[in-house]
Amino acid sequence: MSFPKGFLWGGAVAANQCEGAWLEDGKGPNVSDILVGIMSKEPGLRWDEDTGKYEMALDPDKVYLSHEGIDFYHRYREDLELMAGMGFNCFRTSFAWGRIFPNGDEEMPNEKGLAFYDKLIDTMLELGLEPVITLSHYETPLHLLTEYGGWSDHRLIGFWKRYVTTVFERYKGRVKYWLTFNEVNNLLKNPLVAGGILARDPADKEDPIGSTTEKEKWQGYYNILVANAWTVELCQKIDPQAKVGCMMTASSVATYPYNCDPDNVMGAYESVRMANFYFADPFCLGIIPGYVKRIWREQGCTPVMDEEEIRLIRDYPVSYLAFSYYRSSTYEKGYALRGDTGGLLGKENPYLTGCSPKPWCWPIDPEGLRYVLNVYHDRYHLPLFIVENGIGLDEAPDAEGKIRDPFRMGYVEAHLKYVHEAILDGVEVMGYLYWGPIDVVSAGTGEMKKRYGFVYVDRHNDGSGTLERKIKDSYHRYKEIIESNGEVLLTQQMS
Ligand code: BGP
Repeated sequence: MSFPKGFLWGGAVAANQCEGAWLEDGKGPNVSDILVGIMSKEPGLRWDEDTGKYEMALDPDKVYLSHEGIDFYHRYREDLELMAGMGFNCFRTSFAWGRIFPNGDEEMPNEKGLAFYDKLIDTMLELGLEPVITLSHYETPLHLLTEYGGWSDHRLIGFWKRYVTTVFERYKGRVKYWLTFNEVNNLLKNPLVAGGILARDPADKEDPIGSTTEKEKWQGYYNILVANAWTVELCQKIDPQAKVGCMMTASSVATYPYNCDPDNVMGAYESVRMANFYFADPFCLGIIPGYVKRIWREQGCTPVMDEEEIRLIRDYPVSYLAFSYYRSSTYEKGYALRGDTGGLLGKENPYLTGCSPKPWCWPIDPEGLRYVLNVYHDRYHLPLFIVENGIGLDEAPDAEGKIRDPFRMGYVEAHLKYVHEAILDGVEVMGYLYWGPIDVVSAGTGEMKKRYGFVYVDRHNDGSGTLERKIKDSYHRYKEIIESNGEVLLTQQMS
């Protein structure tokens, strides 16, 4: 009664939310750098009539906390030591593509960017942390968007291949687990950040996101499928011991019909397909599904495709499926589903009793994680890796300087118990990585106030703070769970 031997325990962050140093050592800006939170509809872009392109134009009245992040770029050793202190055997972060290829389309990489990741990977290995590296976590270089329109341009595939070839060769034998595009199945909802797509000929110059056409989105979708397949192919050639996985936001898989009205049952299923499987199917099964082709036919937005590339997609599926899970949703016809970084949100589920505190109010559904694991297992028969799960709370040290967060541990423990149930169901689960084991800048809202960490960072929404790190109570409990390979949870459950 414990978790499998070799289970990967740890946590996950992303370069754009923690590194800071946004233009240091030659790094070019990423798409996340021009937004205060990826849910923002106001990217720091201005249309230039002369060039007929967008250019970066940050809003001087906004605080872009991600530009300094938590200064992980300079404090990575201290932070990784804190992670190792919890017993982590694994740590997920991303490479900022723009640190290695500042504009994205250069012939040669930026040596200083690579030198940083050399130190980072070596430190992880020295501390016993297996690196899990996301190649693109909402981090498409801005130049690729303004100059090419991003992933809707086929040339991006070539730039991507150069980038992944560079890092596969450099980190051969040192990085075993790669992930391609973070939560890329948000592409239809968030083409700019999740899809890395910018309108070329915007109907409304002030609204580049809303102006992205269906054709651009689906062309971007197709090009990303090809790039993903190339990644698997290149990895097999350059470092056959390493594995490439895809990364999905899987909260949307747990979209339950609100009741047994067949319209709600079918509607829920269709919404899961169009929020999730439309990417996971080609990534894991190598096929472009019929329900996607139907949309192309009916909406006249079939992308330009190539037979060789279709074969590549078929022949190079991923080796494992990694995903984030935060919450579940319901589907009722006529009730519009909203979406944010936590997944979809429909009508309130009366059977769920908890949610995260205001203003975020993300419903809590630990059993949904068992459901997602089983659905994926039954559909793809691939190893599954939970690479994000966690809860954001507004916290500050109390009078004694302590940060007491039993609510967080309740959340983690409840989810882990259902992970274990899924393992008993026969699902192959590679590991569990808690999202944001150290406070980072929120992806969705760009704030510091929404804290996920087992480690507190003294930085605030207005940009003030000493950046000092402080251990929260949950740090000790997560450590206990890891040290016992989950046994402490399960024995307590039984007694
Ligand atoms: C996921 C992202 C992460 C992360 C998390 C929590 O969608 O992959 O980058 O931040 O959501 O979201 P938020 O930071 O908005 O609370």
